[in-house]
Amino acid sequence: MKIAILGAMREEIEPLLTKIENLTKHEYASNIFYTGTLCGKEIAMAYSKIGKVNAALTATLLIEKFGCQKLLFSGVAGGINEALKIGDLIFGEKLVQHDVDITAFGHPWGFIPESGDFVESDGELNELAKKVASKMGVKIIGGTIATGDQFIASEEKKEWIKNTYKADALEMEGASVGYVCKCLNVPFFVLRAISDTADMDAGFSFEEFLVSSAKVSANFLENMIDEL
Ligand code: 4EZ
Repeated sequence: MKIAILGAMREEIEPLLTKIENLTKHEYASNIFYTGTLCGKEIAMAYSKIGKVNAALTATLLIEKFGCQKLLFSGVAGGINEALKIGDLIFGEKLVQHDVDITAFGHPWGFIPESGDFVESDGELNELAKKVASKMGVKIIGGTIATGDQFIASEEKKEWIKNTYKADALEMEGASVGYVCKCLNVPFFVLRAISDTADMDAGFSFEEFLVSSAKVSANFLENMIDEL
């Protein structure tokens, strides 16, 4: 079984990229895909570049072109839930596109006709995450992740996303990846370590903690892959 490992930015996959054995590079669709083995398992890996469209395209290719049968996302996020501090881990149990708006027609925020709103991740992978967390002695929470094509750096926008979607964290790829996986019947897992709290200091905090939080997420994912 081939496993897809996806991040949005180079920093998010770099810690795992250096650990791939029998590494092969594939250039396709204006991006680079890496194949090889990690923890003795066959994997295909890429960073999509930021945003929902890039992430959906890359997830689709990892599944349809590279034949991946499970998909694991690793990266950083802005924290909404007060319990989440910088470097803390969250996995998305439910993910939603917070910037979808056809409320003019009476539809709820985030809803797309014949497509829905929240997408649920794979229960078995989420259970494995809890098991691995207790084995490692680290804290992880399962929660709702809100995804949109905006870097959120305002208390007001963050509060709106919190109230509208009961979200615990926000980022720019998870829900689009989840939606692709749901449509293609591929179990998926979205892991994020907090880099900022999406408030007015978010830009600075993100720059300061991107690398360290990305490492926390990647290291946890490696421990999960070892158990797959
Ligand atoms: C998007 N990612 C941020 C990419 C920022 C700058 C060149 C995660 C993320 C995030 N997304 C961390 N904090 C965030 C925030 N406050 N709002 C949106 O997935 C690229």
